Amino acid sequence: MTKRYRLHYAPDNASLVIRLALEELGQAYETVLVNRQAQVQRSAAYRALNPNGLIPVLETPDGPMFETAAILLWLADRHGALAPHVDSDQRAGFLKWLFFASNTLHADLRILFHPERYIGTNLTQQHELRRIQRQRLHTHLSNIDTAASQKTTWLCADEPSVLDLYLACQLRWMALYPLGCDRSWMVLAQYPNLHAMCNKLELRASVSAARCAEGLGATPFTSPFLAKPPEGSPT
Ligand SMILES: N[C@@H](CCC(=O)N[C@@H](CS)C(=O)NCC(=O)O)C(=O)O
Repeated sequence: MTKRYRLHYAPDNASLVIRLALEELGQAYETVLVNRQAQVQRSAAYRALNPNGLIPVLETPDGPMFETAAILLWLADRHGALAPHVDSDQRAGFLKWLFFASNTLHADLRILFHPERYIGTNLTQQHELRRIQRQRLHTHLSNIDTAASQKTTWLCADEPSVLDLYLACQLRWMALYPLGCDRSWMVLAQYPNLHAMCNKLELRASVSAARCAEGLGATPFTSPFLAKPPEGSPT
């Protein structure tokens, strides 16, 4: 590895969150495209990095890391930015919502995207599960938006946190996927603090870099279009 970090990514996948964090931190990194159409994430070589066969993996001087939130927290702590310091009185609030974003919001999003993995092939049951997931996601976003009204340093503040980056990407994915399904429920303006956060993020150099690298279009969070990446494909 010639750079300190190597990001295994696919365009517009969860690796996008890590790219944004690396860009915000000004860290040099190499990228390795994971060919999703060839299902490279399930190969033995990739599973040696992440036995769960999921993107992203970030190779670090301390070894390969997987799980988006774990990588985000590790990067923020290692570089002393994008999150409240471990001694800060802001840390408790930040951690609870970061874990919520990972183990509930993102997990519920995965069920919306892949209901067959959770309930099998019956289309009526998949439809019902998706309906429930949309309701759950709306409740989660409303609660996060309310939390953001409390004006912390780490949620929708003037300077972004790793949590903001993670939430903005998840908002993007909810607006775009799954293809061919009802996505009219996802109206960003229903969550005014999150909406304002997305507007602010779109002005940042980190987002411009990610837009170019992954073909995300001009307004990747407030009015997203399907990615047209220079290489690779999102699914
Ligand atoms: N819990 C994982 C979820 C990552 C995830 O959902 N990755 C997706 C891409 S966005 C993936 O690798 N999908 C490939 C597959 O399911 O085979 C994390 O936070 O990193």
